[in-house]
Amino acid sequence: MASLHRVVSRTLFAAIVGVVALPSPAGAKVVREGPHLFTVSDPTAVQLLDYAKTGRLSLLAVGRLDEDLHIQDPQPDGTYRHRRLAVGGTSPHAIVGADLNGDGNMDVLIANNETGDFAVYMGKGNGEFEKPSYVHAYGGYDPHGPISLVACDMDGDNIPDVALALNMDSEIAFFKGRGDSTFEEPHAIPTGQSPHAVIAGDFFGNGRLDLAVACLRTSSVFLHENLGNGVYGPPVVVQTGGEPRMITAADFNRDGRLDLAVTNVNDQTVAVVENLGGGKFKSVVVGYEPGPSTASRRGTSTATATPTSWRRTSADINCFP
Ligand SMILES: [Ca+2]
Ligand SMILES: [Ca+2]
Ligand SMILES: [Ca+2]
Repeated sequence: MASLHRVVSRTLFAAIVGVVALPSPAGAKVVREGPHLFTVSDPTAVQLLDYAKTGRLSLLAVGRLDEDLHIQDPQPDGTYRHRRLAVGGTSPHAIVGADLNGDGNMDVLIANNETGDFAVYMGKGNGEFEKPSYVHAYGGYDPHGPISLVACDMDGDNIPDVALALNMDSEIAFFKGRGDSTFEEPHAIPTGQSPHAVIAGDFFGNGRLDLAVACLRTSSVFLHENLGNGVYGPPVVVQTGGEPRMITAADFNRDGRLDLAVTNVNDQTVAVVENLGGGKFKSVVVGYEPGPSTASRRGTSTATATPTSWRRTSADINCFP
């Protein structure tokens, strides 16, 4: 497990640097003119997407108390252009990209926690978007609490679907995609209390995209096996630590099985969930390394690896097709 811990630390640290130090097209220097700071009110999510098809990643960010989607677009001269788009909802908490209608242009979805919906921005492929539309959880404005979402084809028809974590309902709402900007009426996948983050990946080795959900009030990750046709089985529950908020997945130990890492914000720890195969998982809490020592060892950045920065890093990755 020691080697697994080192690999996880290295992976998360690299992702932190990727967000803080924006990429340079020339490749000679990671950061040319500083960190390109901009202000988001109570930031809740960041995402790196090449939504404009420039071959370079833009940084998209939203904040709980902010009314705008903030976008940093890379320019040919290595600088970044900041712009804003109105979110149109309240308390945005998550951003994902997917090509919902198969036109080759990336579309962007944002979960709005207090308005109980997610916004759909259909991409034009030139850096512009159509006017957003809004998809409500269960068709109403009740505070179901959308807080995290994943957009990819989960039922096998090659059309992206959406799984939306509802932290007030202890449910995942599954929206079958129609291949345009709309979805069929959702059905509920019961999960643990107060789900805070959901990702998709083949965690059960079935060739389908299962769901892993970090559930805040159960101190656990709930893993739901994809049984096909948008149906998910009862969860396998893995204890992780106090208040798991964000989750990411990769095959950390290179055994061919997709593992998980979860931030336990209340404990200020990271739990590594090793996938043992056959629907069995083992969780080990690895703690976090204080920022200055981590940064100085790598010799590449003065960024500090606080529990908050771990949380933001984990928010970057939502889908593992
Ligand atoms: Ca599209
Ligand atoms: Ca589908
Ligand atoms: Ca593995």
